[in-house]
Amino acid sequence: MGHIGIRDLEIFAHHGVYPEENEKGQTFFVSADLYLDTWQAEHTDDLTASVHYGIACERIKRVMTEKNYQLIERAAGEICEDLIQTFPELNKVQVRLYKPEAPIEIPFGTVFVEACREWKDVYVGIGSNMGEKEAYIRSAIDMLSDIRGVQVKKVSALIQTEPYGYTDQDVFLNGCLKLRTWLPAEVLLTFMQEIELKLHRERKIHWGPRTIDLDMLLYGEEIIHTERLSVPHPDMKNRRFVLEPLDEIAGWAWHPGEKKTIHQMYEMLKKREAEKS
Ligand code: A4P
Ligand code: MG
Repeated sequence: MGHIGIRDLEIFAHHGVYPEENEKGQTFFVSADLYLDTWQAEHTDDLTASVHYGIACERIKRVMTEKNYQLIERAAGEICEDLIQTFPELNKVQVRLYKPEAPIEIPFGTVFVEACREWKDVYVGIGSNMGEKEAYIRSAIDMLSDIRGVQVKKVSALIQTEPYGYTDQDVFLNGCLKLRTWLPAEVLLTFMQEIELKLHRERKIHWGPRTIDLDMLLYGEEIIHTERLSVPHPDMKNRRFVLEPLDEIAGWAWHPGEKKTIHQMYEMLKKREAEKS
């Protein structure tokens, strides 16, 4: 991976919590680190293979001056998101926003905030066993791809599966998606739950019938345990309806808890199933 650095871009803007800061304005400095694969540019000497740092600076200036934010955190986040959305070559963006004239009574050098956005590969299991199952699944995929910061990169074949867990219900249609996103895992989960609600998902029976179910299976190679989220999805190693479509689109993806590839996990599940029958 290569890296383009911009240091101390000087911009006069009007961000701040106090009204006089919004009226009078002050000088800010922005430093940005743009991470990308520079191999092509290094070997072709062609600007189109890289990111034009002049255009990146213009975009930073535009974000800093077209709106007034109260918080420099907000402005720094907006710069990151503008850059990572504008330049498809970027894998990661880090921005530091300095406010050396901040209203602080005690003598100081400067204050700054840092924001970061990074594309991650995320795998999502999708299922439906009520109504127009395929239509629900296709709508959910469209709604995911409409979210700023989410790209749907792959969609597995949809397979019909017998209900797992609570078995007194209709058969499921299941598949898996590969997403690329710079949203944090919990923010992505919130969007997924909003989509479930919009598609008339009701939470009545645990593991029960649903118009749509979106489960986060893998978020990069991270292990996450919070009140709302467990990733990798805790029960995926026992679920053929997850591993079969996931193996199709991501056989070499790494499960950081099992320390195995998805393909290895799927082979082991098939072996266990064969031993049982
Ligand atoms: N949550 C924690 N971790 C995650 C994660 N990685 N992804 C929390 C998504 N949500 C996660 O989920 C309950 C809570 O889990 C959420 O509030 C979220 O904060 P839910 O969707 O409200 O309830 P649920 O789906 O009934 O429960 P659960 O445990 O998510 O069930 P699963 O794992 O989704 O299984 N059989 C077949 N053949 N095909 C299926 O698709 N699906 C299920 C549901 C059962 N049997 C099935 C299938
Ligand atoms: Mg679920």
